[in-house]
Amino acid sequence: MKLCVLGLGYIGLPTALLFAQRHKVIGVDVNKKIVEVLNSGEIPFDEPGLPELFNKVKDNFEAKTEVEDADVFLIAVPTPLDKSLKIADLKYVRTSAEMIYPYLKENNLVILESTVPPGTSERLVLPILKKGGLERFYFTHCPERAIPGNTIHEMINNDRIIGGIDEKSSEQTKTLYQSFVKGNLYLSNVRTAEFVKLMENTFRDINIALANEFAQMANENKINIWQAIEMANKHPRVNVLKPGPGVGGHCIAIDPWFLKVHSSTSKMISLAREINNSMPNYVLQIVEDLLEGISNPTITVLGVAYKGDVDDTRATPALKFIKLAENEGYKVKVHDPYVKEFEYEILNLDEAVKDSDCIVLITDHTPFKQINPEEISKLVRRRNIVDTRNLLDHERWKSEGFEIRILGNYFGSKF
Ligand code: SAJ
Repeated sequence: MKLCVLGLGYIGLPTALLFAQRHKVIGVDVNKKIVEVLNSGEIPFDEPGLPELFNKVKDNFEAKTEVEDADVFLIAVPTPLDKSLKIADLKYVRTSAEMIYPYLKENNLVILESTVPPGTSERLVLPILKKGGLERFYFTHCPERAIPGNTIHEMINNDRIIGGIDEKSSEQTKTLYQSFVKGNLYLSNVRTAEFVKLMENTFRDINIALANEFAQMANENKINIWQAIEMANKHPRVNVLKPGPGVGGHCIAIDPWFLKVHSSTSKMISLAREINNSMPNYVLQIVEDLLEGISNPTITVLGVAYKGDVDDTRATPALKFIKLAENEGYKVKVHDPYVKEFEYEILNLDEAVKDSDCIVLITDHTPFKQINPEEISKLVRRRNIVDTRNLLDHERWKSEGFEIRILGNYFGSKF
């Protein structure tokens, strides 16, 4: 089989390379730089295992900027949120369908992997694909569930849902994905598949918002939320997620809006989004309590990636926190061992903490656990640290004279 994969990003490229193990794959991206980087044998972003996979399948893969004839066309382009209107920006999906239809032949299969509002395949994509007059082709929506930082493993092992416009479309797609998916492949219809994908991320966003509310209520009740969550999760059917400084990434912060856009009844979705989006403000309040009365305060932000051990800063809560802090007159310095490009200069650890009045750990990068508080205490102006991810060894930092704050902000001992 020959596949044409449109969109060579965090999802499209690993998917294209996994298919290239058994099929010929043309990767298509409108970004010439990505095409050049790939054709020079490099990978344009960090993802564990991707360089090794690329080297293994190089002979079956070629990157181009234009679509060409194929048996299967797979759309894995971004579907960002139009932030001002809170609706899906489907321009890349629309463009991809426009690029495909002139090449569509009888019995071709088109797969849409991009996350879209329910009904998008039938109302937007299929009519464009039929503009060439062809009616006899197969179409499915097959959403991905691969978490950045562990994408390849999850693409191979996670179960997937395949939503076809008809039985044959679903069956054909199932056969195709069986070339690398070891997880179960569940068949359904297009709109159910679109809806299920959004349910998954909405479920997560609402449960993160609940954890964040628990943290704020724990403070009011003088309870250490992290101990309380650990205890609550001993229940066989309870899984309280982790409070944090906010929800970032290109999915969880966005997908709930795709679900809500067609609903006049939903209330929890926007409330959860509001709670999660208010967490940077909550973190800043904790900092302000610590630094009250200090003139020209400087704070250090540890981590700007949207979550631990990735270099991705899309929709990162760190950016809102930094801008809020600057608006309150704080000088902000930033350190992140993974992120290479960011709106603010990324300093090395010593420069970032030098003369700082308060360190704020925003991202749960594993290397932050190894930071030595003894060395840090010699560089800072004041020994304050807000650990929003409950990542650090608090006793060790306390023994170096640091005032520690956590989300929920109440320490309290177990007994
Ligand atoms: N977060 C918390 N508390 C938690 C869990 C996460 O504050 O308990 C924060 C993280 O720090 C991060 C954000 O939420 O800022 C999102 O992180 P994530 O790990 O939940 O999500 P993503 O965006 O990396 O990946 C999600 C996954 N979806 C689910 O777990 C339901 C992944 O399986 C999806 O494939 C991916 O979205 C996607 O592409 O849709």
